Amino acid sequence: APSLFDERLLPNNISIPDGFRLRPLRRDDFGYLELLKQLTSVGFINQLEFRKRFDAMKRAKSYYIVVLEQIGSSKIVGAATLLIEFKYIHEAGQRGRIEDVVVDAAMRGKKVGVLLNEVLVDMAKLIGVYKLSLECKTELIPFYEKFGYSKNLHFLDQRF
Ligand code: 16G
Repeated sequence: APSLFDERLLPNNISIPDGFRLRPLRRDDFGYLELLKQLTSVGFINQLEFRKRFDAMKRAKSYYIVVLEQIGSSKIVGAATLLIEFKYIHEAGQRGRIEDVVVDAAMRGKKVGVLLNEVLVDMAKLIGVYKLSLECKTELIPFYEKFGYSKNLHFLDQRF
């Protein structure tokens, strides 16, 4: 099945625990949705819709969804997204956003979140973003600060 992005973009200087593989999301990774349900509401998405959304993300060339696969079970136990936003400011610069960081409940406390964040920060630097940002719960601020972020602007949203 096709990958969302070229896997050669993944950094090779970050060590992955034995029995696990880091790779881009693939078009047949329907099980990714089960993991996302541990982050927030996913609702009902069938396989056709999953593939359509995958194709749209791939065409956009701005979505880097990285997954950690448990090799024996082929299960996705962690995932995180780097999204690249095109700007005119900063000399037609690029802004990076970290989204949908999720680690399977059975895999928490094993530094999977650390691994995913290190990988995406490296990729963002390689791609050449002028800034990288994310939104998180208050209690996760100290966790994210370890990767170089500082609490700066306020984040506002409205829901529909
Ligand atoms: C968190 C996520 C964000 C995700 C949102 C979903 C990180 C760093 N942040 O803020 O990416 O989209 O949760 O929650 O993973 P929502 O369903 O309330 O929007």
